Amino acid sequence: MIRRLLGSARSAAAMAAAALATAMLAVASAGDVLAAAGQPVDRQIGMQDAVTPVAHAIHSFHDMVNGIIITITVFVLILMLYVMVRFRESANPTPSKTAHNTMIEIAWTVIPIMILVVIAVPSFRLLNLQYAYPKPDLTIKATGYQWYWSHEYPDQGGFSFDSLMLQPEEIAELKTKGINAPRNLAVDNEVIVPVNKNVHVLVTAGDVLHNWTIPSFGSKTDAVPGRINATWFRAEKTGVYYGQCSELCGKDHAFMPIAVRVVTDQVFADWSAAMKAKDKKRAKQIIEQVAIEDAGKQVANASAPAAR
Ligand SMILES: [Cu+2]
Repeated sequence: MIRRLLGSARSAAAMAAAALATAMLAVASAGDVLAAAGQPVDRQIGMQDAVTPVAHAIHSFHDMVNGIIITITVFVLILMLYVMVRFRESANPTPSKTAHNTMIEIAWTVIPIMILVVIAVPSFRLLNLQYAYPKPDLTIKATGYQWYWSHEYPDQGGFSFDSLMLQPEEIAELKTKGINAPRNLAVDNEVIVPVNKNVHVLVTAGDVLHNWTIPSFGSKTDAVPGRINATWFRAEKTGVYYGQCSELCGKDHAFMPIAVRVVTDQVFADWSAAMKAKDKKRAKQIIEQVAIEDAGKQVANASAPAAR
């Protein structure tokens, strides 16, 4: 009887392990399919893909701290279960009167200090990287307004443009051209930057507080009227990366997204030349062409089997 019970418990455990493995595989393959996503995706559980040195550092710091948190939680859980069973009243009728144990008290003071030091070192290193501001190849000034962003390129002749969220009919129109434009994230005029170049973003606001954010870049900076904050990124992959205003700024706070398209040096040179010449039509054509190519690549990635 006991043997049969043990047997069924063992097979239940094996089934649970198999189910867990399947779930983990499904998550891993979804991650493969959605690689290069600069936007949230259905059933996403992790963070958006990291494409800058700062974002990579944020992800590895997050993973490390998460590991420490899980280890401590499991350790405390096991300790509590052990104490509850081992020292229950029926098994331990005369309780111990011990009030002090020097060794244990030193251990539970010193070990947490050491854990905090282990967390502090990479934490300060990451903070330093975020504020390192390596020599810029390009500077952009982003100004938040109720409720859109304006972007200026001071070292490219000073041209500027507003970025407004696309409406459903504009998204539908782009779709007919073969361009992917996610709802509530796509904008009419994307910020264009070259790949593998240091970009400084000077961030300010014209009315109330806003916040310029691109999760895939690890960039998040408050936009404060009358003051200039800064962030920097060096995007390692071409593609389009989305973010949203991240400081409550009024009724359309949810509808002032930021879209940054990372392109090759050649495309950036062509685009900025067209913008400098005030030829907005040509500039738009150049970017639409890139967007169509990017959409094609995404489709190819999504339909390809997750083989490595
Ligand atoms: Cu805002």
